[in-house]
Amino acid sequence: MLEGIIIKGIGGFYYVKTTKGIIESRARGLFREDNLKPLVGDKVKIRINEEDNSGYIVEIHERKTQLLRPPVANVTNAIIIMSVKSPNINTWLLDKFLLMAEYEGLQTLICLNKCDLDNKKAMDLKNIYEKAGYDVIITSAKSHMGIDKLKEALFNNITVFAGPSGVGKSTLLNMVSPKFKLETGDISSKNKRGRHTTRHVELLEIDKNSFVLDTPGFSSLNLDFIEDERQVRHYFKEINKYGDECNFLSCLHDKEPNCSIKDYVNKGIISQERYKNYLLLLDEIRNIRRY
Ligand SMILES: Nc1nc2c(ncn2[C@@H]2O[C@H](COP(=O)(O)OP(=O)(O)O)[C@@H](O)[C@H]2O)c(=O)[nH]1
Ligand SMILES: [Mg+2]
Ligand SMILES: [Zn+2]
Repeated sequence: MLEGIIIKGIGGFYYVKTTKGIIESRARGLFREDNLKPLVGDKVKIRINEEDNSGYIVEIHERKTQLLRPPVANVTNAIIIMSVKSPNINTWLLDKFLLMAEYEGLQTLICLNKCDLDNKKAMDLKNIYEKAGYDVIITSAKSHMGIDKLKEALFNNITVFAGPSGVGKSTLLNMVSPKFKLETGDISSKNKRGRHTTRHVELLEIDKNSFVLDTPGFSSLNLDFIEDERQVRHYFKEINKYGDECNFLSCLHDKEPNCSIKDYVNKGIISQERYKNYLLLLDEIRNIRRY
């Protein structure tokens, strides 16, 4: 028996990274009474077939977390990459990513890349999001800024690297580990080469205990996993923090009177833009629920 971690799954085969290398493995359809299927990120026990050195998954260890999109187990860390410019920062998408990471209970880091193109913008955004309670780093793949901090954040974690296309995700990962050799480039040249095929989910190994998942760029994010608009306020760090000072425990910080959140927005303690996105998210979830 060997212990390992599934780093890739294609067509019924699971590629399990072990101390004896990567073992191509099969698995029975479902595991245990809870109908589990093996997922990338799963820590597993495999039995080796000595004849052809193939593996057979006999046990899936209990998962720390399980993401739906992308379907990966044991992710502990989310790094959300946005470029300050080219493409311009999209705080609406950023706030949705942050909400999703809070919902999944992940440790989260915001990475503001391409600061070489607009350092002031990067600093302003860093202030806003740090004030809200998030960790923020500023990077530039071009001037090699912040790369050490990025490496530190990846250490001892399974990390999802999320963000829209073109912000520099693959470029940054190649700097973290040149052996990755991920394809980079501007969006138009990618399209010319016809990169529309869906990629499979694969964990990239940084070291024995550190893996990263370079997700394909998201330009939108579906929030249908949120069941109720009342959940949203708990997934905005600063709104969750100050929300219990409101007159009503049930306060959605929308149109209610004596709302502490609105006071904090007026005093500039909570950012106007974050609050605006919060209200828009409430609307979006109300609309989803209507259908
Ligand atoms: N000026 C500048 N350009 C960058 C930086 N990081 C990446 N790029 C460029 O942005 C483009 C998109 O990068 P890529 O890594 O493919 O983005 P991805 O789609 O998020 O993986 C490439 O042309 C990179 O050379 C940076 O920090 N500064
Ligand atoms: Mg990329
Ligand atoms: Zn309120």
